[in-house]
Amino acid sequence: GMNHDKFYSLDEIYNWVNKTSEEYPDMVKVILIGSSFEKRPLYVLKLSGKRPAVDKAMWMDCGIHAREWISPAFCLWFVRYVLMFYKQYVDITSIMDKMDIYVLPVMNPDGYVYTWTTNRMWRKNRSVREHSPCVGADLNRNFDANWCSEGASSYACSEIYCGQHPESEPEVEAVANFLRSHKDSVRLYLSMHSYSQMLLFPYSYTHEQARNHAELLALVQEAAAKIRQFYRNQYRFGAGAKTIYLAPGGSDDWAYNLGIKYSFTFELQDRGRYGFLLPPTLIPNACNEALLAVKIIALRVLEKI
Ligand code: 0X9
Ligand code: ZN
Repeated sequence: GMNHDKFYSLDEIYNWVNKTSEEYPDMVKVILIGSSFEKRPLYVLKLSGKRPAVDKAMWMDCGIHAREWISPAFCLWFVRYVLMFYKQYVDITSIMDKMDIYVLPVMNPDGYVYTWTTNRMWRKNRSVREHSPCVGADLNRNFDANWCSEGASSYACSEIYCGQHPESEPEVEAVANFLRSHKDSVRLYLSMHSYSQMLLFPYSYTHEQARNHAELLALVQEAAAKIRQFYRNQYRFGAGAKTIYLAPGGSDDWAYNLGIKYSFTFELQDRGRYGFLLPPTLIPNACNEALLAVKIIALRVLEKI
């Protein structure tokens, strides 16, 4: 079986994707949605329950930022949970009986590899441009949502470099194209990051409130309360701009404006003790509490749509 008390290299993750689709051929399809700047494949797992086709889905991406290793670990944890406990636990069964789940385990594979080989604290992707000494754009500043305004940088050497234009980065273009072509079915968008323990929703590019702000707030409030109740751990929650900082060009705001009215960014463990260098022994706890939040939000969204 799979050892979840360690972080997986990109090769191990790709092997796991393969093995998982072979082990569960009736529930898992692997979709190649594009490739990274350095031409690594971007694989999405499509998880479907054993029932007639449905017209609803949720999306989850992990690993937008290279150094946030708990994020891809969560995507793997989540997929494994879905596949192991479908038809066993009512929560995941009722989710999977009503919607498909798309999971992109590593949106920034080039950056992820770079954090394993060269610089553990790398954040951006690994794109290079002519006449620029600096490598990489921040994929979470490259979406077409008030692109490159306050909270992003047009300076290529910045950690929050927005890229040359919206969707200039192939990883962002691939995700945006996929979501555009599935926007009628995808009702819930989730993007997993770390660290700081927050449950965020639009907007991050403006201090204005989203149209269904109250509804989104109620969802993350309930999810945070559940985490506190069951894991004695504290998550802050709210609109991104007010809760963390103003940051344009993010995937959550873009997905929201595309029409996915339930759009969230999770910041997983911890709150700074280890930061990005979360010890592997904390993977199960970090993933279990996030899983609880994902399940409650998905179930509540299903009641609404
Ligand atoms: O700044 C970010 O991209 C995210 N925080 S992180 O420390 N993981 O880099 C927060 C993203 C919140 N959403 C948007 N800015 N749209
Ligand atoms: Zn991040």
